[in-house]
Amino acid sequence: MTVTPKNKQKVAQLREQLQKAGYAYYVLDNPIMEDGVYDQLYRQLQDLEQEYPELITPDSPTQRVGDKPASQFTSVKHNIPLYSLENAFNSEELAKWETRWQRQLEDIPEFAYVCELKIDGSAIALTYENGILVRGATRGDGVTGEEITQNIKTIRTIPLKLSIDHPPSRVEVRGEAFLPLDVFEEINQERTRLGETLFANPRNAAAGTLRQLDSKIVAQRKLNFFAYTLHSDEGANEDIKSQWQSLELLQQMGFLVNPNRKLCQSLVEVEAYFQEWDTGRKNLPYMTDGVVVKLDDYQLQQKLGFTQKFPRWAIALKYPAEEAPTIVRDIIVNVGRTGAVTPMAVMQPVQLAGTTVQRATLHNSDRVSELDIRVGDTVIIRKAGEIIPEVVKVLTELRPSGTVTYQMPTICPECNSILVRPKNEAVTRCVNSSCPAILRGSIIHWASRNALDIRGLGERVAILLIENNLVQSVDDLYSLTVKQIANLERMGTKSAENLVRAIAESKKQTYDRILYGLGIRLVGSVNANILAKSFPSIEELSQASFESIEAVYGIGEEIAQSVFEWVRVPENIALIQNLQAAGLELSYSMPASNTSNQPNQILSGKTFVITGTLPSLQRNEAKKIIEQAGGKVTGSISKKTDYLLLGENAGSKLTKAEKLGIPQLSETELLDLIAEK
Ligand code: 1X8
Repeated sequence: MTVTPKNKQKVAQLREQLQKAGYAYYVLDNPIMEDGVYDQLYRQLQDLEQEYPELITPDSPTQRVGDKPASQFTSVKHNIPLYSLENAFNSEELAKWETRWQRQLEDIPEFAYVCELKIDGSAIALTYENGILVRGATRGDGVTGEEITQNIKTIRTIPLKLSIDHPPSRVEVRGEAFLPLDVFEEINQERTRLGETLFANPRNAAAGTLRQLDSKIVAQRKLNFFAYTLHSDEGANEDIKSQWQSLELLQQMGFLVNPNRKLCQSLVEVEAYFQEWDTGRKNLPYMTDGVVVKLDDYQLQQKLGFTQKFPRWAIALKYPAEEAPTIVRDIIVNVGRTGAVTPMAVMQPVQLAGTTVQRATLHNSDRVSELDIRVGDTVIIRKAGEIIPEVVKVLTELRPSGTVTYQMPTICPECNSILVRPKNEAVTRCVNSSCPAILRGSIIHWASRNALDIRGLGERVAILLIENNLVQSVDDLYSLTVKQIANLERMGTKSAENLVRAIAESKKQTYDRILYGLGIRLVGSVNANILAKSFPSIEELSQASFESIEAVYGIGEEIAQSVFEWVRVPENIALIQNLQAAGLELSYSMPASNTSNQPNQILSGKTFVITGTLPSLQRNEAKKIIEQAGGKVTGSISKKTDYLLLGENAGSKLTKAEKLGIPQLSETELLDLIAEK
C-alpha cells in the first residue's frame, strides 16, 4: 500500500497529540487527556504504522518499547567524558573547596552557586541530533559506557524529540536515571520472593534495570530521569551562559528538571539549602544522598577546568552514611499478611538516620544462611530506601565464642502449623489461612498509609480486635462500634471514637488505594494505581481477561496472573461485596455522579443542628461527616429539625429542642449510626 498524504498527516498529528499528552502526564504531572483516549489514539497510530512501516520514525511514541531483547550492549566512547564529583562531608571541607577554587584565580569575580539535589541513581548521557534522540549511554567508567538507547526510550520523561523550534545539530544531555522509592521497594520485595539477591539501594537497582537486555522489562520498572547538564555544539546556544540558564533550557526542551534547585550567593546559603533538604528529602518519593554545588557561570567553570578526576567548579556535599553497627540480641521470625515468614534481627537499639532502630529484616532463610548471622554478633545495619532497616554485614571478626548457627523454625510461631517452602521460592510460608498473623497483617496493611490510611489502627489495636473476635476480615472493621472498642484494654471512649471516625472516614478513600489495601500478591501501590486507571471499577477488573490485564502497560505476566486468580476466589468476591455494602466505592466515580450513587447515605434527608462542644470533633468536621452521609446541618432549631447533635455546655438550642421534642444524639451515637450503615 502506498502512503497517502492524508495518512502521513494523520500519523504526524497523532504523534504530536500523544507526545503532548505524555509530556503533560509524565513531566508536568498534570494530565490533559483521559487514559482511555490516549490508549485509543496510541492504537490508531500503531495500526497506521503497522500498515505503513515506512512511516515509523525513531521518535514515534510507539518506539518506546523495542520488539526484541538485545543480545548484548555495545560499548560507546563518550564525546565528552563524564566526571565524578569530589565529595565534602561537612562545612569545613566545603569551605576548603571554596578557598581552593578561589586560589586558582588571579582575582575573584562575582559569583553564584547553583545547588541541586544529588539523586541516588545512575548517570546517563543522551545524544540528540537535529532534535531527535539518537543515542543513550550509561556512564560506564566515564570515558566508555554502554549503548542502551532502547532501554532509555522507555523512560517517559525523556523526550524522543526536543520540544524547541531550532534545535542545535547536536546536543548532549546528562542526568540521573533513578527509581522512585516505592518502585525500588516493590522490586526488592519481588526479588525476596524469588530468592534473588536484593539491590542494596535505588542506585544499584536503577543501574541494574538500565542494563536489562529486554526493554519490555525496563518499561515495567518505571525508571525516571532528571536532566541536569546540557552540552551543545560550539556556538549553538550562545544565550546559555550559566548552569541556571541551562536547567531552564532543559526544561523547555521537554525534560524533567528537578524543581528543588536554588541559586545561592554564598556558602552560608548553600548550607541552609543543605540543611533544609536534609529534612525535606525524607518526603521525596526518590532517594537523594546529598547536594551538588556548582559554580553557576560557565566562563568561570571553563577557567577552573578539571583535575584528573573532578571538575574544580563543582562538589557534592553528602549526607552522613545511614549505616550503623550494633549487636544482635535475638533472632525471631515475623509472619506477614501473605503468610510469608520473615526472619528478623532484634538488636541493641541504635540511632540510624534520625530514628532509633531495634529491628532489622533478614529477608529470608537463604539470606540468613548467607550472612551466617548469630545471636551475639556485631552487625552493620542500614536503612534500605530509608524505610526498613536491614542487616547488610556481619562483622565475624568480632564474634564472641560460643555462638551457634541460627536455625529457621519449622512450625509457625503463631498457629503452630507446619511451615512450607514452595520449590523455587525463597520464601517460607505459613499456609494456614486462619493463622492469626495473616489476619493481623491484612488489617495492618489495609490501615497503612498508602492504603486506607486509618490512623490509630496499628499492630496493637489489630491484635486487640482479633483477640476479642471483633474482626475476622477487614470488612468487619466497618461494623465496629464505639462501645465495642471502648471496652478493650487501654482503649477508652475517646480513642474508640477516634478510631470509629477514622474507619468511617476511610470509606472515602479512592479505588486505587482500596485495590492496594486488598493486598493482592504483587500488587503494590504503583501497580494498584495502574490497574485502577485501566479498569476503573472492580467489576471491570473482575471480568477482565488475563490477556487484557497483561496488556496493560507496566503490568507483567505474573502480576496479571495473580490479579486474575485473586478476583476469582470466592472469599475475595464476598469480601468485595461486603466492602461495597459497607459503603466503600470500588470504582472511580464520575465527577458528575449524583449524590444518590454515593455510599452510605444513611442520614439522607435528615436535618441536624449542632450545639455545645463535642468531645472530639470540631463543628465543621461533624458537619462534614453528616453531609457526607447525606444529611444537612442548619443553624437553628425548628420543627423540621430531625436531630440535635449535642455536646457539652449547650445553651438555648437544647432548651428549644427539648420543647419541640427533637431527639438528641451524642457524637458517639452519631459515629456509630454512620458506621453501622
Ligand atoms: C552527579 C549527580 C549530579 C546531580 C544530581 N545527582 C547526581 N547524582 C546534579 O547536578 N543535579 S551531577 C553528578 C556528576 O557530575 N557526577
